[in-house]
Amino acid sequence: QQTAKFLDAYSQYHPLPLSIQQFVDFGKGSKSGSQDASFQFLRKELPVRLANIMKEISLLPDNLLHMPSVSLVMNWYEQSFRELIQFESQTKASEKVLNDFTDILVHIRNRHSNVVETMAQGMLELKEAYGIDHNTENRIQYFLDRFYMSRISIRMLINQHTLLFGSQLASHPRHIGCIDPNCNVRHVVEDAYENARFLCEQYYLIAPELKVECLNPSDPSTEDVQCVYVPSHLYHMLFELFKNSMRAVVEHYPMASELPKLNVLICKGEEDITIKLSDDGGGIPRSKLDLLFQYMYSTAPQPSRSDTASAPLAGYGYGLPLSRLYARYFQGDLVLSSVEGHGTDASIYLKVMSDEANELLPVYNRTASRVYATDKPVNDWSSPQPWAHGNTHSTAR
Ligand code: W6P
Repeated sequence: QQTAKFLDAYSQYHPLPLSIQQFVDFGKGSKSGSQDASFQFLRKELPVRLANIMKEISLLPDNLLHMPSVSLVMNWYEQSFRELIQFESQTKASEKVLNDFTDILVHIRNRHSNVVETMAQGMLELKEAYGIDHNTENRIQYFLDRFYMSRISIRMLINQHTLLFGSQLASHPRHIGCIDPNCNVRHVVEDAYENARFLCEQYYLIAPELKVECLNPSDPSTEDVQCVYVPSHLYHMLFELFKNSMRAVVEHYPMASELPKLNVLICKGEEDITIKLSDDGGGIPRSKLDLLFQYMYSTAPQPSRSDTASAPLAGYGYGLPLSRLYARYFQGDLVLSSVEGHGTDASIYLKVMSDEANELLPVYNRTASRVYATDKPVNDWSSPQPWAHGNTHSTAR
């Protein structure tokens, strides 16, 4: 088939990671001629990123590939890939071509808006049809991290192009696409807190207060911490962490009329901006920490589907693993550290330097395919009765 040939060809190329600085520089010069430059870049880069991850989807175990939701997602990718490679021959872009391209990007973004839920559904289908052993679970974890990261990156490219050159009105005059060159971290923290508090009070009739401390040791003139970042990504991570912390605190102090505060420390160092959220929610055992980031754990039979609607803070959906991907996408991280019996610290790390904040992208290559091809990943650490303990210990990748 024709598409398969193009897929093979485009999957040979490595994606080109961009830094936040490059996104900003590009967007700042977004006057004459740059729409064409962006078009020229994307008409190759988008099919490359799609092809790289589609090759990886096709390596999934057969029984997973045949789950209705998974093949639905695969069809969306194939359709979008076909639409994009139609622009392959358009080296000289007329205004009409540029407009068509932007329209198609918007169309593609809409087509893929439910990919996360649909993939999750596919995992449930697999679980119900065959059950899932630890090996499959590890491979699925490896795949979904790469798959969702690829999706984050593709949407970032599409959003930048459509915001800079499309007809939608600019979200904010000072923003460059979806990037805020002066993103005030405290404001995003307070915004995420307020919205999580609303949900928390709605469900529990009470919510912990917030105390924020901001430090900017290398610039004594201000305690404000600003960065060049995608505020919606930061909001997404913080909102998720706040929901988890609030739930932990409220449930750790049932019947309390006063709750211990949540504390947020924001600090800008030389290399990292750290945002640490501390709760006194009783913590969690170290052996359970990894589980919070596992897709298949969150896919575990939910208390009941209808419960989730009435319990907006019930949490542990895909929220934490996806939040960590957002952090890692621009070379940051999201780390939990718990004192069992007391509380939990959740830290978000962001790069201070926007030229160091490079996209972290999955690359389709032999290493990736080996993970899918191996039936039994080698485990080179002693592990008595590996069948006896839960899915805490992931095998070597
Ligand atoms: C908890 C569990 C958790 C997950 C993520 C963030 C904060 C917290 N606190 O007890």
